[in-house]
Formats: sequence, C-alpha cells, structure tokens
Amino acid sequence: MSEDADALRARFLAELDRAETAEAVEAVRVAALGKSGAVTALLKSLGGLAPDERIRVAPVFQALRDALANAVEQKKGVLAAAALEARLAAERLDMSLPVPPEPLGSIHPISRVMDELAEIFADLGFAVAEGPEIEDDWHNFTALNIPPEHPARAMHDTFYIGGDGAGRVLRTHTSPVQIRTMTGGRPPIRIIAPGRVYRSDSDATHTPMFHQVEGLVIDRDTHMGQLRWTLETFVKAFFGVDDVVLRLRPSFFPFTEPSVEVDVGCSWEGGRLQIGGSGSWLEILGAGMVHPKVIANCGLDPAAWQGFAFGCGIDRLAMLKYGMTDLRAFFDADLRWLRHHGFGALDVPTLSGGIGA
Ligand code: 2NL
Repeated sequence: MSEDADALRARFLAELDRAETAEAVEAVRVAALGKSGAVTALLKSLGGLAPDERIRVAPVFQALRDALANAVEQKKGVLAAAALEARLAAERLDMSLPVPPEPLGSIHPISRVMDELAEIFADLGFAVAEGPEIEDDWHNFTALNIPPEHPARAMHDTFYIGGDGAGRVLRTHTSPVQIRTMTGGRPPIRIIAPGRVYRSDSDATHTPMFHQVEGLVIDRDTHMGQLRWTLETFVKAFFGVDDVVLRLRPSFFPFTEPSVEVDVGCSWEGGRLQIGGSGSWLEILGAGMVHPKVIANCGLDPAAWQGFAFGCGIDRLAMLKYGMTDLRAFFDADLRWLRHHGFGALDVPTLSGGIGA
C-alpha cells in the first residue's frame, strides 16, 4: 500500500510539473484529491484494513494528501504570478505619448457674446428667457401697441409666412418673448431674451436673420434711473471699461414711453475704436419705460406695475467688441476666420475672469 502511495506521489507531482494552465492544475487536483480521485480512494481504503496495518499506513496516506494539496496550491500560485507578469508586460501605458490634438471646432463669436450677456445679466438678477421664432401677429405686434394699420409694421420688413390667414410671422424682434413672460407669470420680472430675429432686409450692413437681445424689468416703482444704471453697468462689464459715459437721446418706439436711444462715449485712436470718454458717440441701444398699454395688454395693472425695457443687436455688439468689420463674415463658415476670431470650446466667459478678456 505505501508503495502505491509513492507511485501516486511521483505520478501526480510529474503531472503538476507539466501543467501549464490553471485548468490543467485543477484537472490534476481532481484526479488525485477529488471525490473519485486516486488519493481519496486510498484514504477510503483505510477503513477496510486491519487495525495495526491502518496505524502504519494512515500517516503515509495523509502525508501524501497534504503534500499533493500543497503542491497544487503552490503551482496555482506560480501560474497566477506568471499570468500577472505577462499582463503587466503586455498592458504597458506609454506616459510619454502625446495627448490627442486640440478639437478643431470653436465657439462662434455671436454665441460667445450671448454667453457673455447671460453671465453679466445673471449677476444683476436677470433670467434668460426664450420663445418661438415663428410668432403670431398678436405677440409680435398687437400686444406691443403696434395695431394692424400702424406704420411701424412696415418699418419692420416682416416675413409673413403660411398664407393660411393664421397671421404667422417670423419674429421681427425678441419682444414677443417678453410678452409671453408677462402674460404667463406674475411680476416682479427680470429677464433678458437673446435670440434670432428676421427682417426682409439684405445689404452690406443688414442680413435677413440677425441676433437681438432685449431686457425687461417689471416691478413696483420702476424708473428711468434704474434703466440708466442697468445699461451703464452692462456696458462697463461687457467692454471691460470703467470710464463709460452714456448719452440718452429722446426717440420713439410704440412699446415704450418715454423712449430713448442710447449712445456710448468712445474715441478713435489711430483709427481704432476705443469705448470710454465722451469724444465721439456710438449708438448701441434703444430703450424706454414700458408703455402702460403694453402692460395692460398682458393682463397686468399699469397703475401697480411699471417697467423698463431695452433692445440691441448682438451682431453689432460682437463686431464692436472684437474688432470685426464685415457683417457677412458671421455667416461665411470660413474656418480661417473662425480660427482667428473664434473661441475655444472650454473657454467660458466669467465675471471673475473679466468677461471676454
Ligand atoms: C432697438 C430697440 C427696444 C424694447 C426694445 C420692449 C419689449 C417689451 C415692452 C417694451 Cl415686451 N419694450 N423692448 C424697448 C425699447 C427698445 O429695442 O433698437 N432694438 C434693436
């Protein structure tokens, strides 16, 4: 019997030696120590032996079992370590490889200016409001105190669409967004409405689609002084200039009373425009106190609520700030121009960083 044990030991150790995979090692373990394994059978045979014979061979069999179990564990360890070494060698990461190139896309200057407007006015407590670009006649004109026969409609060069009598237009300004905000909610209201607007006008300084931002404040006891301060604070932040002088000239809009046109003081040094001072003037905004009829049209009591509003062209703001001379370049999708004037996708405007600095 102990001779059998020596033969089994030699056979299984040799098999373990040859085993090159975890599966092969497991097969040897099952053949020796599994339920129907050869060593297990040997141990089971102890029960049928005479007592003195059993006392002699039992330690031999048990030693064989322990030796094989140890050898199996050891071989498994060796194979696992070898597998890890192989993975470590194969899965090398070259830290000196160059990182992927910068993305080619850039933020369009108009999008950038819209982001700057949102950032500056958010700091003053204004939310950004949006609305449809296809509007009905009431939201685009009538609610704004521009009745059907009013000459201001002709001034707007409106694109009428549909032809189905539904009176739909491409919005000629973003004012209908403010109308929707007033009819849909309760004051106090503080919003800006940036977006695309459409007018049938196309020449060197006009495109049929352009961008506008309007602002609206509705509250109790709102007055022109607050309008002036708001616009001054905006212009200072937007152009990054402290020495800003605004000039308010009387004007007319059907939706504001009184109405003003707002110029910003500037200078032309060496042919380059500089915002600041009061040597020359540049018209940048229209504004005024919201007409009581507009407030009433939106279902609010003009005796309780007053407001101011302003509007200006975003394309023009972008050109003034970033020194662009040709409006058409905004629509050309010329990659060389965009690389020159565009902004990196991760370069987000912040007040703390100096807007647009
Ligand atoms: C300009 C002038 C302006 C407004 C827009 C406005 C909106 C509502 C009520 C009253 Cl809902 N006013 N917007 C007011 C004054 C001027 O824009 O020259 N835009 C390019």
